Amino acid sequence: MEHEKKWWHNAVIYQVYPSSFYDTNNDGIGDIRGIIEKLPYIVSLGVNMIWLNPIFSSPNDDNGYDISDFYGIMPSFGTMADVEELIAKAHAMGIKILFDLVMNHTSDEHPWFIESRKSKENAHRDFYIWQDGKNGEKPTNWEGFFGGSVWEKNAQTDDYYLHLFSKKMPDLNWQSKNLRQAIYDVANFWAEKGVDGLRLDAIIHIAKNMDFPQGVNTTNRPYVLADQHYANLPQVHTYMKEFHQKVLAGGNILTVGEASTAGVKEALQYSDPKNKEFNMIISFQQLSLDYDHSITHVPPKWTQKKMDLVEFKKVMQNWQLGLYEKGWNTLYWNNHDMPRVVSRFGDEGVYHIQSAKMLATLMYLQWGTAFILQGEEIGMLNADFTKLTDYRDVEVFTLYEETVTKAGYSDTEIMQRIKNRCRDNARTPMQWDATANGGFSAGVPWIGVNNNYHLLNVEAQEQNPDSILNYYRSIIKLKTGNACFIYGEFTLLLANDPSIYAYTRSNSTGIYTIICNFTGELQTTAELFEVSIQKKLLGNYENITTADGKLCLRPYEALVFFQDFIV
Ligand code: TEU
Ligand code: CA
Repeated sequence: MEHEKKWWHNAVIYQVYPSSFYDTNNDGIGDIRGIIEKLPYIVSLGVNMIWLNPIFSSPNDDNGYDISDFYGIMPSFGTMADVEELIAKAHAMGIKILFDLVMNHTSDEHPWFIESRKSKENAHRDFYIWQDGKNGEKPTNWEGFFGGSVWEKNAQTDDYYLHLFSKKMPDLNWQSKNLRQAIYDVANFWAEKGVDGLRLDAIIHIAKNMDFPQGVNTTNRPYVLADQHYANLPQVHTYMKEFHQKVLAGGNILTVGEASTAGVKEALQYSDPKNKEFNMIISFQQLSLDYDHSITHVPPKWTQKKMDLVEFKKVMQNWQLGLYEKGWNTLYWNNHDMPRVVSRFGDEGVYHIQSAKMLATLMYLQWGTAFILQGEEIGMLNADFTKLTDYRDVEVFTLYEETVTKAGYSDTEIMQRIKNRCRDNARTPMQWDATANGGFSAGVPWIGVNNNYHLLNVEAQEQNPDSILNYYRSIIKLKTGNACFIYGEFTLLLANDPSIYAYTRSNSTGIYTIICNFTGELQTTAELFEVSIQKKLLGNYENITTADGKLCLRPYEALVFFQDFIV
């Protein structure tokens, strides 16, 4: 079956984290004018769309994911006129724009919530989720995604509101028709402004089990993640179908649902064009395999073990085959919610360059739309922070409070977890050059720049043809310019090899073979690849090495071969 062609099938999306991209007025915060100034750089990467994390008015409890005005621009980012100029200039350069809309919750400083909390009779009361306490306790033992309870007491009405994220982010009540309409109005407003796509934040959580049952707690934490009561409930599909109808009917807007815990089955339901829900979703399943579930005094995302490559391949293959020609797939290693990929799965030391290139080759030549986080294209690493006050993420402080302050776990242990796993790792400023603050800002950056900027920066890599940056350009070019990489079939090779990730992409015209050494050691392939009849297109080392007639892979080596069917 031939997939109906859509413009976003060959989109490569570059994620800009506005506050950390480029600061033009030296207040230490990246801004919209900074993105406008850097458009030529973005174009030079070969990407064709940018995703901007939220730029709306917000008290910034969660870096803009706590919106206080959906129609206003965060003053530190700029003005509506700046945003209009960005959209127009990006379009003129062939770059589309994806906005990040948060429809699961607002800021507690949003006028809707200020009203809602005033009294039980308030006209906006049902825009949020209210419950009475049970026997003097919180309504349920549900744990929020930032740790701690999801319930917060409201003194004015002597009951509780639900917040899956921070307590300054009350959840919206999608059962309210008026609320839903208010949200559709927001989405339509931005679609009419010329935005080409919307990422719908935390969208799988918009429906909750309104019977509010207790979660089964097998951890040694007081509250428990009870996803089955607030993720991927059937009503999410109902609401999204309505969203599609009220916002997208007749439009050509791309919708990307953030669906962290969706499996292939849910993803198919969300992204099958027949269902008219989303065009694609972003799941975290593929990137949760290095969680250590035997540790339960912290939520899973703060734990870490070595990822089993065989298991990873199995999961990736499920997604590749499960959605193929039915739904659509997304590919990414990084976003603003995860540690940096080279620090996580590659090598920060001698093989920094090789491993960064290998990871790009492995991921983005598979089937699906690629999402690349700013700085990934130069191989940026995790933050080099040492003290709690270096961090900015609300989630870090909740973790510290719940574990060290309240439960008495060791400061050293928790600080190490924060260092390895926290989201600020992905949020340090973009490293443009070797001048002060990596050229990000002449002021005091809102979050520290990684000190490795002296060597690791865009300018240095522009000058080096073998840099990570120039390699990313080659991968993006290969990806976007080629029907086989966009629509070709995916076949996993060497499924049980614990060290090598290999696959082919093929269509009627030819076959590409991608072979990646995921380790820092030499590896020989279990099978002989007939490299002699293939053409090497790309790699992160010179030449090819063989041993005993077998292809031999150097540490983190990546190879792309092509065999033409038409001779
Ligand atoms: O993240 C949402 C998110 O990570 C949860 O949906 C996820 O379900 C949870 O961690 C369980 O695994 C988005 C944004 O990307 C993030 O930056 C925001 O902090 C969050 O929503 C709240 O808006
Ligand atoms: Ca600024």
